[in-house]
Amino acid sequence: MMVITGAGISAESGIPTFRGQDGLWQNYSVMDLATPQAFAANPELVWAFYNWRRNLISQIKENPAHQALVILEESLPDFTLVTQNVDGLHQRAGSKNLIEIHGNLWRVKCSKCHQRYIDMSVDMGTLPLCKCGGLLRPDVVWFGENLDHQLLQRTEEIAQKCDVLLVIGTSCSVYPMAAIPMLAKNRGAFVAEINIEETPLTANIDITITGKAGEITPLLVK
Ligand code: BJW
Ligand code: ZN
Repeated sequence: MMVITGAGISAESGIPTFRGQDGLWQNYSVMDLATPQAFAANPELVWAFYNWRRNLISQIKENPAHQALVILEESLPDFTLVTQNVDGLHQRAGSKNLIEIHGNLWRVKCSKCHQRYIDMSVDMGTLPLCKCGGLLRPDVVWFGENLDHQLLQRTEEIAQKCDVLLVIGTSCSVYPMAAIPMLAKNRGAFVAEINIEETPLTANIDITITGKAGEITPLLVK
């Protein structure tokens, strides 16, 4: 079994989604902040945005949908969870076989020497610097950047061999992840989604369960 999650699974924990009505931060579109160009032009602004999100995430908890996926993993012999979220909530809930395909905002990496560090601070004050003097940035995948090649390859392989794929709380609009569910479908997997709205997937998969992830996922797992 494979599960793919997006921002919708963390919405009920209190984290705004990207393309919803709340997908704005101080009048900036999140889509304009999550780019290497934005960071190059104004690293203070982009760090302020990520510090705000770190602060928010440090104060909230994983919800019944995250918890239900841990129970599902424990009850199946072969289970992989691929999340597009960078909030770390699946890890906090206890998911083990987990691929964080767009990175994790509690890690930073050097924009010069690429060294990675864990950093749990919620406000870095000044711009954080690497030992080499380079500017540290969040270790997440921004628009126009390549996903980790090995993680993407593993994700594609699992999609091609899984029997069941459950897609939870993603608009399925950001590539290459948006293409993964149809990869599974075309290889014969049963593909289901849980979402409060229709997505580009809805017409092309086996079943859509319309509703909130935090309500539907625990029922489904039960
Ligand atoms: C609920 C709910 C509840 C709410 N219960 N459900 C043209 C065609 C094809 C591709 C491209 C193109 N132009 C550019 C591209 C490439 C680009 C792309 O796909 N753009 C599209 C917008 C078209 N992709 C990339 O750049 C990727 N890299 C790449 O392709 O490299 C090669 C390349 C380079 C250059 C050019 C072309 C190719 C990288 C993508 C990285 C995405 N990064 C982000 C930010 C991460 C860091 C951070 O978080 O700060 O990842 S963007 C953002 O979107 C984030 C998310 O993981 C990702 C997906 O969003 P998600 O999770 O689906 O959230 P929403 O808000 O969209 O949807 C929420 C859903 O939940 C909705 O459906 C709600 O209904 C639902 N929901 N509440 C259940 N309670
Ligand atoms: Zn460095």
